Amino acid sequence: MALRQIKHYKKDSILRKHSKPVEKIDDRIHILLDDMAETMYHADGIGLAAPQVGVLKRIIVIDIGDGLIELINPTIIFEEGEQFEAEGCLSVPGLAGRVKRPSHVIVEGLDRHGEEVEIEGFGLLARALCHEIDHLDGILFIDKASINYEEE
Ligand code: GNR
Ligand code: NI
Repeated sequence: MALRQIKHYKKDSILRKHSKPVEKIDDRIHILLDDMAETMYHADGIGLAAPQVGVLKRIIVIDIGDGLIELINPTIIFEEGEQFEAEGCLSVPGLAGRVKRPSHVIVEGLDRHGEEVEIEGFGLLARALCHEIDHLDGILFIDKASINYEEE
């Protein structure tokens, strides 16, 4: 496993690009998943999307404290409710802002074996899923936050 460098939104326009679906889950994808998890834990994040480490593939990892979730080609297939809570981003260090998100989502995707999985998230997990999937379309929380303020 290896740490990968997290891109900064002002220094790297890759964060504004659309990521491509993964067509074949091979060893390189497994290495990328391992590296993304290691990089996320090392940075104390609760999620990470592949474009944040410079790879334009539709892959996300999340751990809100309940264990690692790995998702390839994730799509939101159900959402309901509303929440308006603070978010930060490892690619936008020093800023936080409140973002409106659904309070409940169901996301469909593939696990590392290519099996279809559904992840249901409420609260923070719903927020993290939406935040990471936005990264795959070049969207940052600061685009949606009504007020951005500096973290202490
Ligand atoms: O570490 C992170 N915290 C966080 C808090 C609230 C909502 C979303 C997040 S994701 C963020 C890590 C990150 O930048 N992922 O892309
Ligand atoms: Ni982020």
